[in-house]
Amino acid sequence: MRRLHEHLIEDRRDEVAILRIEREEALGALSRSLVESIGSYFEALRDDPAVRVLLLTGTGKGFIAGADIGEYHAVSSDEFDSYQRLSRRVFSTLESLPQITIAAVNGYALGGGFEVALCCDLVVAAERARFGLPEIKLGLLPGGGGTQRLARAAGIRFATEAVLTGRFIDADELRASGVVSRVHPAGELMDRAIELAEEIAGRPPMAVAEAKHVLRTGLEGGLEDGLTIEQQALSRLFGTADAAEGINAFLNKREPRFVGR
Ligand code: CO8
Repeated sequence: MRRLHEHLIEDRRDEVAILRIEREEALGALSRSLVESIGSYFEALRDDPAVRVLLLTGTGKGFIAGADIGEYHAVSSDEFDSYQRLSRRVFSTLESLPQITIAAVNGYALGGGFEVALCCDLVVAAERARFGLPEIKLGLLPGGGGTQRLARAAGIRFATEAVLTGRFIDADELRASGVVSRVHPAGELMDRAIELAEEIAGRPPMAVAEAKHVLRTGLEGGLEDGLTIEQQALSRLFGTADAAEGINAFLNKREPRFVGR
């Protein structure tokens, strides 16, 4: 276990890294120094081939209850602009990590907390988790990508209602809208999330990376563009040692041993 900040720890289980925000007394609210530490961690992780899956989680009933409102209520507009630039950079780094990223949402994921989850490849949640973009209630609007990423993940109508009302949304509703993929009792969340992470970490690395690339970039253009990206990725995989191993193991009724080439 490694402490990266007063409120941030990393744990590793083989190829799975677990990044936990430990600020239960403020429901995981993000101070600027915490965002900076999270950002430095993502920058380092980007070049760390030992980690294949990143699990992000919080503590108690707080995943991340958004920006630390106490810290930011009195900042100057220059400081606010600099915070916006910082959070955009950190969120984009998370979104573009080569590893598979899973948000294990244990409790409140509000404002910037929901936006962090929306940057991840997968979101799994505790039954008690509550998501929302409540910035409108502060006279603001989501500035960490919430309007854009929620509209892309759940559709423009769903996002419009969430942004304009700022209401809390429970895990089952977000599963129905496709943002959350699995919902578990709070006491089981981390075990189930780690199982999922380990399952993905056990899949052939190049196929996982190509699948992430296709799923992420394929939707940016039209269907024909996406189909081309998919076929090109499959062609790259077809000649790999891992594809030969996977097919050979299936035909010989044995477990495959993937080498990442
Ligand atoms: N920032 C700082 N402290 C927080 C935050 C937060 N975002 N959220 C909760 N806390 C603190 C509370 O102040 C409280 O502290 P204390 O015990 O010292 O009073 C502690 O966490 C526990 O919270 P509650 O007592 O309120 O717990 P409840 O179970 O009654 O309520 C809620 C939980 C509903 C989650 C409630 O705490 C809440 O509404 N929190 C605010 C959530 C929010 O609005 N988040 C969005 C923030 S805005 C954002 O992320 C975009 C950036 C905007 C920049 C802001 C510039 C002004």
